[in-house]
Formats: sequence, C-alpha cells, structure tokens
Amino acid sequence: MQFVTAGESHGSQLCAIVSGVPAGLVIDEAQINADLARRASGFGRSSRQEIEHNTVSITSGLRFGKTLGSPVTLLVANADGKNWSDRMSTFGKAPKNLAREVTPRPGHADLVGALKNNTDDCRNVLERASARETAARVAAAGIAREFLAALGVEVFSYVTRIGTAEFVEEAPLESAPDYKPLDIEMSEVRCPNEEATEHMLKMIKVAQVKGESLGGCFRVVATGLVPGLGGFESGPERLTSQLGAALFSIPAIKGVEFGLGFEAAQRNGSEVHDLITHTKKSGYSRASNNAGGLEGGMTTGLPLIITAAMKPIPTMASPLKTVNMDTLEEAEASQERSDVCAVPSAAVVAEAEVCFVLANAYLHKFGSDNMDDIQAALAAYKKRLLKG
Ligand code: EPS
Repeated sequence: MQFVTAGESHGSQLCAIVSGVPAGLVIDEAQINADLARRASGFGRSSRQEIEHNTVSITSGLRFGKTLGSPVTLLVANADGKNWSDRMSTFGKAPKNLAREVTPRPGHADLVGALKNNTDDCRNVLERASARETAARVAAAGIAREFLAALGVEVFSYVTRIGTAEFVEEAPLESAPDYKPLDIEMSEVRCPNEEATEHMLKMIKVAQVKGESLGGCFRVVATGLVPGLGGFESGPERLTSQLGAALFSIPAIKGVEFGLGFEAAQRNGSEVHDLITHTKKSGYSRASNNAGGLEGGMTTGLPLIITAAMKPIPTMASPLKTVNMDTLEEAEASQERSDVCAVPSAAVVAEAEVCFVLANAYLHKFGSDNMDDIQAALAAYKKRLLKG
C-alpha cells in the first residue's frame, strides 16, 4: 500500500492517492474526518485551524463504501486557499504587487530549499514544506487504519512532554498500551494525565505570551499485532528501519526511540532483554516489553511502543534574526500567524505513518488482493503459532 500526496499549504486543496489497497475493505469517511479533526486540534495551534474545515472527499477506488482494489483518491480542501488564489494561482501572471518571501526562517526549509531550487522567493519552498501537507497523510492513512482495524490492530498516540512539562510515567512500557483513546482526546494536549495536561497547557500559554514556540515528545502505540511482521533478512525488511524512516519523514521530528530506546544503552543486558515465556493457551510471549514490541526487526506480538521527539516550530511570533536574501543584510525572519506548539498534532501524523508501515507488513505477509483471503491467511498463521 503506497501513497503519494500533492498540494500546497495555500493552494486550493490537498490530494492523496493510495494504491495497493485490497478489495472488500469497508471505509468510513466519518472515521477519517475524526482523525483529521484530531490532527487539527490541540492547544497551541494557530488561527489557521479556525478557517479550515479539514474534511475528506473520496473520489475513486470505492463503490458503496467498500474498496475495489483500485487506487483511492482523497481530497482535503484548503479553505484558506480562496484568500490566496491570486498569489498561488496555478496559471497566469504573478500580481504586480506580489510580495516575495526573502527573509527565511531559521529552522524551516525556506533558505536551503530556495538555494537548492534556485528561486528568489521562499514561498516556492515553504508552501510545500509546510506541515499542512500532513493533513493529506492523515487522510490517506485512514485507509491503512481501517485495514488494520479489520485485522484487530489499533494504533493510538499520546503526548508525554511539551517543552520541560513532562508526563512522568512509572513504567511507561507497561502502562502505555492501557491508556484509553477517549481519555487522551479529552485532554487539550492529548495527554492522558490531568496534572501533566495542566502543566503542559501552562507551558504553552507562557510561550504564547513570549512569542516563543515549543516542541515535545509523544508515544505511538500499536496493539493487537501478530509476531513475525517485518523481517531480519535485509536492512530494508526490518520493521525498525521502516518505522524509523516513516517517523523521520514527518517535519520537525528529531528523535525516535523503540521501547526503552536510549535508556537501554546504559543498562546491563539482563536488565534489557525480555524473557521468553510460553503457555498452551496463548503460545509464546515475553515477561516484559523493554524492546517495545520489536526484536530482530520483527514484531514480537507485544504492543509496539515508539517515542518520538519534535523540535519547536520555526515560525515564531517573536521572529529570529536572519539574512534578507535581496539585500544580504540582517533582518527579522518572516512571520504571519504561527502555531506555538503542534506536538499533539504531530502525534496524530505519526499514528498515520505507523499505520502505513504496519498495513504494508500485513499485506506483505498475508497477501494483498482481497480482505477475505487476507483474513483467512492471518487466521491460519495464528493457528500455526499456537501449535508451537
Ligand atoms: C505551517 C504554518 C501555518 C500552520 C500550518 C503549518 O500555516 P499558515 O502559514 O497558513 O498560518 O497553520 O499548518 C496547517 C495549516 C495545518 O493544517 O497543519 C508551516 O509553516 O509548516
């Protein structure tokens, strides 16, 4: 299952095409819209989200709510696009008074993208580098999420840190799979702990007043996985490498940890590796989940637990110093409206990326033509594993 997205942040719409979708999968538009709404919400987003509707329109690949096996096209309109139709017109001449973006933001793709693509207007870069594009990813991943749900897999996320405000968990690798999505979504920063939520909200409010921006950390959890997804035979087959690449494809993601992550580097082996157990009823399992559900590049059958870190957003209400590309003199970086913090949203985007990787691992192992054959192959595999 592959997807490609198209669309600029202030163009008329975003588009995603998902190919390699098995036939016979029930798709619920409302579910995709709910994910889009989760991505757009979260305390600290800019007023842009008040303009956007963030609803999907599916124009191919479905008949009566079920996939046909053909590519699925998903469209998400940019409501703000109408305010930019002259400056972002796909044809015609640029307006005479067009203001070019010549004060690149440190930390954004503006400067290096402009140098790379030989343009004197950073807008030609920032329109696509904008995290608006992640709305298309979340819409596309709705297909992967429905596929996984049909196979008993659930993927969710929660925020563990905004700036220095941390949700301290005693044993996160044990507790993470048990958080209830409803409790997470009740929090304005998508953190399942009230006290930590309050602390994070305060942190964002202070940053807002100062014209600052904030990063943070979040966890993505997948439950219901069978063991043996991915592969050990080559680097690209390792699910660890696929998940890492997928998560690092999200703008501003600077670190990814699996299970114990960096913590494992300072422990003895006996305090890291998960002891192997077996019962007749459930087959093989582990006494702990320090590995975060991955061993040798494959799922162990325990919950997948990934933690990722996001840097602060480069667009700041108190702009940083930069260089004006016309005059080569010191200037203040571009600033219009800006998110103070988008960590809760990035976590939803990370869910989307994880959904695609896991969906592909299932398709690779159990076939890809239609849901009935895939479900039969999965059932046969589960039966074999129980035989030991
Ligand atoms: C973004 C800048 C802001 C964000 C945008 C990402 O947009 P604007 O320049 O229109 O104010 O709101 O995020 C979204 C629109 C979104 O839906 O996530 C950036 O520069 O990355």
